[in-house]
Amino acid sequence: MEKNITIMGIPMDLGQRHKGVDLGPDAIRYAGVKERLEMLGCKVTDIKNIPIGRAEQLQDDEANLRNLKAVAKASEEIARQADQIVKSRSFPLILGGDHSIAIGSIAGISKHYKNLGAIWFDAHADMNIPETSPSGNIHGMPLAASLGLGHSALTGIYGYAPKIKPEHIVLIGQRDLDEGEKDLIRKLGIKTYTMHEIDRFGMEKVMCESIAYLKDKTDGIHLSLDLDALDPQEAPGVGTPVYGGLSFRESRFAMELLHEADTVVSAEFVETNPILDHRNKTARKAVQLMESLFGKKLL
Ligand code: HAR
Ligand code: MN
Ligand code: MN
Ligand code: MN
Repeated sequence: MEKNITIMGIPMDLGQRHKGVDLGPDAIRYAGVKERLEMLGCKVTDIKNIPIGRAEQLQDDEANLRNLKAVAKASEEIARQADQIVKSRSFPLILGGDHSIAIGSIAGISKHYKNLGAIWFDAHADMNIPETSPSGNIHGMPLAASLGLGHSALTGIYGYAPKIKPEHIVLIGQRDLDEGEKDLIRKLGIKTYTMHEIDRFGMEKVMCESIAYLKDKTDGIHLSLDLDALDPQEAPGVGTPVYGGLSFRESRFAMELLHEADTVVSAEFVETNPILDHRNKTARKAVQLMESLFGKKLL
């Protein structure tokens, strides 16, 4: 397969409180992302890291939204860059940074699709709004913001809302949902495969159902993969680890099935934090997942 891929790094750490997640894009580069995807025959351009502003002290925390202004400003720039990559007919491969970057990436990408789908691998649902968030951390809110829920400074990024419809989303791997998120998932009827369903039915059935669910009603799927979807024994380099997660093999199998389905049009791999990691193993796993997404065969 010959695919044009554009790597964009986003050294964002304003959506949460742990230092080091801003080093995620470089950790993934050191794990050899460009070289490995080139070995698969992909044409890979790395546009390097886009600058993320600093949090403005004091006046920047608004109503349970830590660093709101700085995150909103960065999101506009992320959207603009993601938009450009899609325009250039290249596949946006976005490296985080904390998960708040999805607000901007989805804003830039969804402009190009009538019905963008999203598959969200995550221990969490990232469906909080300021009223339900236990932390005020914006990395727990990007999916809600993309649905048009929450503060207008986040929902209105790139001049339109909502970016995505509830029936075009599939959540996979959840095991730490806040009460407000559970209510919202039920209210909106969002298709969700928590770890319980993965254990019960297996990843093959989960992925086949997810792909079938989105296939006809969407015109492209955005993959948003939070490395904390994996079990922390396999991917310890994340800020909010939750035990009982996906095995590496399970996650990789999911990527292999997504490759076969050939419907993913953009992807982000987020929350890799090399400061919390052991020997860069989380970034290396992220790269192996990307290899499978782009068609690496085991034989
Ligand atoms: N649900 C919690 C909150 O909103 C924790 C969010 C954890 N963060 C992430 N995102 N890594 O998936 O604060
Ligand atoms: Mn997340
Ligand atoms: Mn998470
Ligand atoms: Mn919790």
